[in-house]
Amino acid sequence: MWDTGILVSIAALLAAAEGQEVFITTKGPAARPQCTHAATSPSYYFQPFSYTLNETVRYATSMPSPTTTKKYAPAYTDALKHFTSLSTTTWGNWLPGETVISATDSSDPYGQAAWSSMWLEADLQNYTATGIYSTTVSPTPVPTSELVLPPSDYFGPTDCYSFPDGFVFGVAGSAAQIEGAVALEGRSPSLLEKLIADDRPKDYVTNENYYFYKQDIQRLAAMGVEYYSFTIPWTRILPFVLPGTPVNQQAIDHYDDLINTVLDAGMQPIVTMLHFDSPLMFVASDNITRHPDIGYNNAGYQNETFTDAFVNYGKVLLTHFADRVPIWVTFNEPLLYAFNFQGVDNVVHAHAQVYKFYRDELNGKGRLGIKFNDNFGVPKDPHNDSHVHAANRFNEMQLGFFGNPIFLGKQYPQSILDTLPGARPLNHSELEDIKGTSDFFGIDPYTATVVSPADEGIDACVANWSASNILLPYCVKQETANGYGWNIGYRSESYVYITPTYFREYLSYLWNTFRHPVFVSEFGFPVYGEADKDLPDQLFDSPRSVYYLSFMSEILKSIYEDGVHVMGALAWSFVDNWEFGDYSAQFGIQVVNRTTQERFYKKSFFDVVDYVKSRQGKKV
Ligand SMILES: *[C@@H]1O[C@H](CO)[C@@H](O)[C@H](O)[C@H]1NC(C)=O
Ligand SMILES: *[C@@H]1O[C@H](CO)[C@@H](O)[C@H](O)[C@H]1NC(C)=O
Ligand SMILES: *[C@@H]1O[C@H](CO)[C@@H](O)[C@H](O)[C@H]1NC(C)=O
Ligand SMILES: *[C@@H]1O[C@H](CO)[C@@H](O)[C@H](O)[C@H]1NC(C)=O
Ligand SMILES: *[C@@H]1O[C@H](CO)[C@@H](O)[C@H](O)[C@H]1NC(C)=O
Ligand SMILES: *[C@@H]1O[C@H](CO)[C@@H](O)[C@H](O)[C@H]1NC(C)=O
Ligand SMILES: *[C@@H]1O[C@H](CO)[C@@H](O)[C@H](O)[C@H]1NC(C)=O
Ligand SMILES: CC(=O)N[C@H]1CO[C@H](CO)[C@@H](O)[C@@H]1O
Repeated sequence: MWDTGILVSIAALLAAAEGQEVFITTKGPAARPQCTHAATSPSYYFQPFSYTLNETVRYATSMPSPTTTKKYAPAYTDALKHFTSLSTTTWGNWLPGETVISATDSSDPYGQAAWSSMWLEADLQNYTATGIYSTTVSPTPVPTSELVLPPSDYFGPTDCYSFPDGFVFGVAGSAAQIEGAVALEGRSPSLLEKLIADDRPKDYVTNENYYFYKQDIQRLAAMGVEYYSFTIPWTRILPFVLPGTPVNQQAIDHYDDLINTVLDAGMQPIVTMLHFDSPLMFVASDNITRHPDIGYNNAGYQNETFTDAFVNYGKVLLTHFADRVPIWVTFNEPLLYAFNFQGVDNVVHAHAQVYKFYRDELNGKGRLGIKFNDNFGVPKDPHNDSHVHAANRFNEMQLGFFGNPIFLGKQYPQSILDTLPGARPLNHSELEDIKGTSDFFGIDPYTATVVSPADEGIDACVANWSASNILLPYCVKQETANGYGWNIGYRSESYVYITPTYFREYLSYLWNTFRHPVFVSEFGFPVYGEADKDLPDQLFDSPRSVYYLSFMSEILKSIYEDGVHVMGALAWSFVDNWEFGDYSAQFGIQVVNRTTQERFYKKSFFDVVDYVKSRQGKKV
């Protein structure tokens, strides 16, 4: 029968065979599942009525207490054989209203006076030191009444796969977005205290996680989360940032306790070394500019002192904590802060050196890698070569820039060398040195974006190197509608659209291009208008559940049907947080009331954990 037949264009099939994005053109209604027992005509009848459709009540299963602690590297005293210059000290707090430096040790370049002067110069506006806590809060058990699973959504994934042994599932957060206490216990200024306009909320207090971390960790363990991914601020560990400067003992003690708290709760820590909070010292604070599209082009990564300083900082962290941390990330989304050639070149070299220290000198047995941003560029018209070229260029410039040398030992992409001012190729010994210095390809694949060439063409756009040319450096147009004018997915409060349709293809692109296990190191969805809702309505966050379950289901298909090695996935964020001057883009799977600092589990948190637990094979 041809009347229900599907018209599939030959070109679409050929493109599909080549692994390209296609629209398959069909007519008629959607196919439906085979329904073998469906009656063809109804029969109506009466029966006695009773209320029987009560729901099954289930509770989240908390993490069991740990039985063994695995060691991934030498403990601190042994690790010190590989790295010696670690003098420690402590500094105090910089408090609101301070306008003069009272310390008298001005002859000490790393003394209290020198530390205070960094804050005096940073000149914080509307500064509040703390919210309701100023010491570490003791945790209390999560009442079982908070652990009842919510009603399921009517529609959900229908896949039949289980996660492979060792699949890493967890939740993530970052220091600057949750900690607060920015100028306390020795932390020095980061870029984030200055980047945000003074009429927007600052990072000074946020979720008070610096004092509330034990309770936050307890709440994750109560939900049965195995991995907690957090970040450590460079300017807490090394207030004076550069090699040879003293280590902040209070910061070491803090993160030591945080890591032990995670382990004691039966969970595993994942640590990121630099997550946007780069030291203010690297950039004159009156010279911070934002590119409207691609981020901050003078965030300090290009500074001549950056590479050595980051490597020193990475060694300090690994020396202290690598014994207990199974997974490390050097840089979070470095492109957002370094879209200039020198910045990325420095990141690539710094990352490689930290990896070599971990693997070759410390003999680390865990995994160390790097994570990137790139909203997957898909061609607007997949049958048009110039659109395919534009999408390839868009993805390659963001990912191949790092990925070619680090994962493949290959040169920077030609598109980078031809486009970015000052770009120069790596030489042979650099390529040898950088090759193979990451155990996984970390990607934060929040969404997809529809790409086509700049109207004047890519070459003409590249030649038009002026500040007003906002399409630089990619010189492609990005749109949120597909070639037929529909949004590519359900829209969020910010740039994220629910795009599971493109996600599996993205995983395939990453695995087959860079040939290393793919780690979905962040993914999440800020529900539109969520912050304006009443609390019970914020907690019942079905669109976020759709996002998480559809992406997780596509990961399983990618693993079993496409042969893609996906190492794990981390939900962003474990709690609503400070989104760089904004609290309304809520990415969290918990609500936080910043007056009381109470946390509340959202439905999606239960749903995604339940999805994973119901699909776990045998444990390693
Ligand atoms: C409803 O609750 C009763 C009492 O707990 C139980 O026996 C029955 O199985 C439940 N029904 C359903 C459909 O879950
Ligand atoms: C680079 O960083 C150093 C601190 O290490 C700072 O003194 C210097 O001014 C920075 N250079 C530029 C060009 O901003
Ligand atoms: C400000 O940043 C721009 C762009 O990175 C740089 O060219 C310029 O030299 C900087 N100016 C100062 C005073 O540091
Ligand atoms: C391909 O895309 C380019 C750029 O958008 C456009 O100028 C050209 O007409 C398209 N070609 C076809 C065959 O659609
Ligand atoms: C390769 O580049 C590095 C860094 O610029 C330089 O130190 C080294 O001498 C170069 N090696 C060769 C063989 O050119
Ligand atoms: C260069 O880019 C600017 C900003 O997009 C645009 O207004 C101008 O027309 C472009 N010039 C050329 C020659 O394409
Ligand atoms: C936070 O909690 C306080 C005290 O229970 C309550 O009055 C306030 O409305 C809550 N804020 C929000 C945003 O829910
Ligand atoms: C959020 C807030 O209170 N912002 C204020 C911070 O201080 C500046 C003046 O320096 C005011 O203009 C802002 O309104």
